[in-house]
This record gives sequence, structure tokens and C-alpha cells, in this order.
Amino acid sequence: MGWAFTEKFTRAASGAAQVIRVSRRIILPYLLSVPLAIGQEAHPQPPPPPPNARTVKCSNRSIPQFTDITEQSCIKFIHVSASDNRYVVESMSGGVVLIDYDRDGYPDIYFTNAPTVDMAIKGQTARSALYHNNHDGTFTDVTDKAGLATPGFAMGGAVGDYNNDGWPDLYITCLGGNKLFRNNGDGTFTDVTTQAGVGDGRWSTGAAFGDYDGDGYLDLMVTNYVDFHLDDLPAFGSAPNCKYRGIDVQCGPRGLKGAGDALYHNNGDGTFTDISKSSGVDDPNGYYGMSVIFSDLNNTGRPDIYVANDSTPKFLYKNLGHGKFQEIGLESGTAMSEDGSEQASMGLAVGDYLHNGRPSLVATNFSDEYSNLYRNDGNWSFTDVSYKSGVALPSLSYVKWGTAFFDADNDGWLDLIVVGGHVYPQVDKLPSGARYKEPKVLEMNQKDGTFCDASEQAGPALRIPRVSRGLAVADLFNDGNVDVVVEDLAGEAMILRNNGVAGHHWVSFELEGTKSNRLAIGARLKMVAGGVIQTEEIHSGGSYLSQSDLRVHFGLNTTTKIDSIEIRWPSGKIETLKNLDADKFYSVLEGQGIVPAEKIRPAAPAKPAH
Ligand SMILES: [Ca+2]
Ligand SMILES: [Ca+2]
Ligand SMILES: [Ca+2]
Repeated sequence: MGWAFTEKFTRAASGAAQVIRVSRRIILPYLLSVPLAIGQEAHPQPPPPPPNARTVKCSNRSIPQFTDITEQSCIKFIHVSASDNRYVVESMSGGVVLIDYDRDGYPDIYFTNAPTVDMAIKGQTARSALYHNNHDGTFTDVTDKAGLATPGFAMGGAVGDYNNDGWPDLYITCLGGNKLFRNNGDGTFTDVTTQAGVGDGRWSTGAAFGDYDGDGYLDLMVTNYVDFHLDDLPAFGSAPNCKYRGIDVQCGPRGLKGAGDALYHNNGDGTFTDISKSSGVDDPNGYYGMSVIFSDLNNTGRPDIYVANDSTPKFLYKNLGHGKFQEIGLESGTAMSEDGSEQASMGLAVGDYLHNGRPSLVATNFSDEYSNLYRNDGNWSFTDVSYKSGVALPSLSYVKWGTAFFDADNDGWLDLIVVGGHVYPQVDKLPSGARYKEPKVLEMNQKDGTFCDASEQAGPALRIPRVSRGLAVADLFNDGNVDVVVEDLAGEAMILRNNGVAGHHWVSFELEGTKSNRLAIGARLKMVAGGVIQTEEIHSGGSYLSQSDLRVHFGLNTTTKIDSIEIRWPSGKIETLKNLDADKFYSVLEGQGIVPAEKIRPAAPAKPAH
């Protein structure tokens, strides 16, 4: 993708002195890569890890056990998959969306599904599924009543209350037309895509809600992948871009035309306006967009946007206000690998893993391309600490997708999980290297900016090789431990119950905005407890095409008291709560502090008149 880089480089070089410093670092690899880019394989071999890179296994600490409870949970979801993934569109689906659609305080689960190309050409669909959380470790399939079985050739989704009625709505990305489903509050959803004007129609992948202009209504960012049409299919193995280590594979994304991205402004009346171009996030060069997340990366109260692009540089959009964004991926150090290579980025995580009050960024990448941990040093400067922190090496050989920062052991420091699974089933024919099915990796925060690898100490379920894609986290059973939900492209979905670490405390907050958007997406929480300050933000989107719980969970280690928690609402209002007990779920209403849970939940809709 030399062309893509040229444009990026030109833009960067015309900037400030700081930009030139960054550029110099990448001139050399860029020049070297130009001749290779012509006729290169789908995924050129990236440079090996630095000689001092090493994996530190966790020791002298309790590692929480993750138990596969899928069978007992009565979740029987299996994603449709092709046996040989002859087309790139058959390799990418499988987003997990956690949505407490009935607002009973327990997260429910939506799994996206997509047909094979053969099925789609014949007009056949694949059934996505909504599972209601029964509070007792089991779930009930409520898809048909909800009306969410066949949104389309579905990829992933995001949750937001776009009309501020208190019922979380569902946006589903698809190939050839996305869907916005309004939650009616009675277990049913209505497809409002057309009146809302958010269908897009391209091959959409990532989606995230965020109120970028602070007007109290959630706007919507959508990333698009490849300009792909079922009636014009690229032939399997037909070009250099359709080869991997010498074997024939699906074509793409390299060699295929990319698709731009979209930002929709919420007009507050149930409609949206496409402001992609005027806001500067339309991606005119068509990078291969995957996941997207809103996060206020410089603590100004204005959410910025980070986009993972496959095989092209990632975008960091700084929110300038007045509906304008500036793309500063390269200048900020968050676009590429440390050596200046484009990476095939799939998933994203955001978290204050260092307790420095700033959200740092993780991007998951292809096999042999390390996952990036970009440490947020403030002032739009990020440092790639991927190898130094111990994050990169344990998952290096896998194709990495869904990911999340979450406090797995409730010690007050964010840990990191990532799921793997190759795109090409054909790699199993190769004598060595990556396999189609790959395990998961769990890395525990060592409180000093580094992580240790706990993948082999957290129970056997994590190490079973699978073809995973989406991942979302939530305390599914309200026991104080954050669980993990994974969707596989090929095979069954997986519920991993976190058994926690004894003696470690926690606290959880569910927020409702009044002036702010009602689900308080974008709210920032700063907690002082046990001598440390933790910060969190409420996010829509992220991971790989997935949505985690909107409640904010903090681990507290052995502390049982919270000194203070400061909430910066998306409206800009600051609210501080003091002296709270641990091991509780708190409901907070903007401007009124802690309230009973019923007070932040919407009333059931009136039964329609007969
Ligand atoms: Ca629920
Ligand atoms: Ca807005
Ligand atoms: Ca931890």
C-alpha cells in the first residue's frame, strides 16, 4: 500500500517540527518498502521482535480462573462459516454486543451472524441471536420476539440510546446496509434505519456511538472495510495479493478497493445527518476500516476517535470542536508499528492501565505483527511500549481480534485479554507457523507499566485453540467479577466465567444522564481509593466489532472504602461522590448523585390500546 503511505507522509511532512521528527523515523522503511509493495503477498513478513523482547510468565500472584460455562448457560449460538473462506467477507464476521435491553441490571447478549457467499447469492440468511440473561447463570433465546434474527450480512454492532428514552438501542453493521433498531422497551425492536438515515450501504465493520458535539444526543461513527460486491467476486488465489506463504488464499484486503468511513450527527428528532466529509473523518482514500472507538484522549471533555485500519495506517482523529476533526495518527505515533510499518489492525482497547489519568490505546494485529500498546504521554504524544511492556510477544504469532482492558483480578489495575484465530483455513496445510485455530492470551498488569503472561494459568478454556473474532466483557452475573463473552467465526460462542480472586473488592457504577446523553456514554470517572487514582470512561464500540457493558467496574484490591469518585458528565458537569462502600452496584443520576436503581431505569412502555 505504497500509495496510501505517500499521501499520509505528504500530509505529515507539511506539518510542524514535531511531525518531521516522527517522519524521519519512517522515511527509510518507507523507501525500502516501495518496490516490495508491487506484487507483494497479502501479508508481507514484518520484522522480527527486538532481541531483548521476552515474555514474563506471571508468578507469585493469584490468577483468576476463567471457566467455560457455555453449555450450562443454555447459549447454543454457532456462527455460520464456510469451510475454506474463499472470500474475505467470509472471514470477518462475529461481533458480540452486550446490551441490557430490558434494563433489569443484568447484561444480555447479542451475537451477530453472516451467511457464506454461496448462501447469500442464493438469498439465504444466517440467524443472529439475542439472549436474555436469566440472572442464574442461564440465558434464554429471545431473538424472535425481539425481531433481531436477520439484520443482514451482519458483522458487529454498538449500543447507544439515540433517542434518549432510556432504552438502549442497537446498531448493527452489515455488508450492504446497516440497521438501527429502536428498543421499544417491551422486548421488541423496530427497524428505524430508513427514517434515521444511517444505513450507509457499504461493507461496514466497526461502529461506535459518541456525543462528539456535546448536545446530549449520541452521534454515530461507522467504519467501512472493502468495496465488495457479491456480483463481482475476486477469484480465490488469482493474484499475488491472494497468496499467503506461497499458498492460494482469499483475495484482500490488499489489492482490493477500500471504502471510506462515515460520521452521522444526531439531529435529536430521530434523524441523523451524514457529516463525514465536513467533519474530516470520511477517509477519502478508502483505508480498510475495522474497529472504532470514541475516547477523550486529552481530557478536554470532547471525545476523539480512534480507528483500526487493516493493512493501512490507523487513524487518530482529534476532536477540534465545531464539528471538525483532525487526523493525527502519524504525528501522535498511533498509526503504525514502531519501525514504521503498516499493520493489519483489527481490534481496539482503551484504558488507563498506568494510573496516569490518560487513556492509552491497544490495537490488535495480524500474525507476526505485534499488538500495539501506545502509552498516552499527554499532549497528543504516544509511545509504542508494546515489547517493553511485555504486551507484544505472548500473542505475536496469532491473528488477533477482540480485546479489552479489564481488571480480571480486581486488584485495581487493568489487565488485557485478546482472542485469536486465523483468516485463512488453508494455513493448516503449511508445515509450520500459524494455524487456523488459535488460543487466547491473558496478560496481567504488574503495576509498573509491564504485564505478565497468565494465559496458561487462568484455566484450560483460554488455551483451547478456536477461530475467535468478537469479545466483550461484563460482570454478567453481578458477582463482582468481570466475565468474558467471545464469538467465534467458526464454531460456538463462548462464555468465560471469571471466578475472581478471593479477598479482592470492587465497585460498579451505572450512570444516567439528564442533560447528557441518557446512557452517559463518554462520561469519565476518576476514583480515589486505597491510595490510588483510577480513571475510566464509558465507551460504545471498540474491541473487534463488539460492545462491552456500559456499567463502569473498578477493582479495589483489599480496599473496602472509596474515598471519592469524580464524574465528569458528557454535558461538562462535574459531580463528586464521597465515602462509598465497596462491593456494591451504584446508580448515579446526573445532578442527583446516588439514587435507587429504579430511578435511572425507564418506565415500561404503556400497553398499546386495543
Ligand atoms: Ca437484562
Ligand atoms: Ca451529538
Ligand atoms: Ca488487575
